[in-house]
Amino acid sequence: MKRLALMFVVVAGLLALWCTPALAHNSLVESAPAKDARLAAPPAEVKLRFLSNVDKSAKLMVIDAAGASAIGAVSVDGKFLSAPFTATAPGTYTISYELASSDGHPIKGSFSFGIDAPPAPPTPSAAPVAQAEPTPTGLAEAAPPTKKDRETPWFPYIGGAAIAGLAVGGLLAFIKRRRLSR
Ligand SMILES: [Cu+2]
Repeated sequence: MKRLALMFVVVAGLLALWCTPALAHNSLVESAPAKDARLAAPPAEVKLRFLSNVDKSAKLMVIDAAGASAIGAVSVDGKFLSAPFTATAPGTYTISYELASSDGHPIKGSFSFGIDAPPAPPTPSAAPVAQAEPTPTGLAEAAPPTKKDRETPWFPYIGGAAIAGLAVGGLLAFIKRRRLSR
């Protein structure tokens, strides 16, 4: 009985650890250029910052409207995934990323930004972007989580329910044992 109780505790503990910050489910925090940004000139690089360290196998793709790559060699540095931006033409560019989390759930997403044709006259829609408050790292707000990102966090609920169930079960077993020993 005691061994069974110990097993309950171990299983509950493992479930609690699953997909919690201890085993990070990685996600995109911020990017430069930001999602839907309108730039007056090509950026020097594309840089994404993630919640936790990026695996060396992470993939980063930046393509123009025709599907041609617009970046040089991709580099991984801690929580950053970046590459020099090599294109110069105005237009819409799409950034895609794919990487593994340390909790085993792959994450991926994509978003676009645009480079305006020079000379770019200030437009009403460009003004709020220019006024955006700079974040500590100098990068702009992250793109909202992708559909996949929002779908994944059901593990903590399963874990929580399992712990609650095991706790009740353990308590009942304890009470039953006490009654029997009386
Ligand atoms: Cu996860």
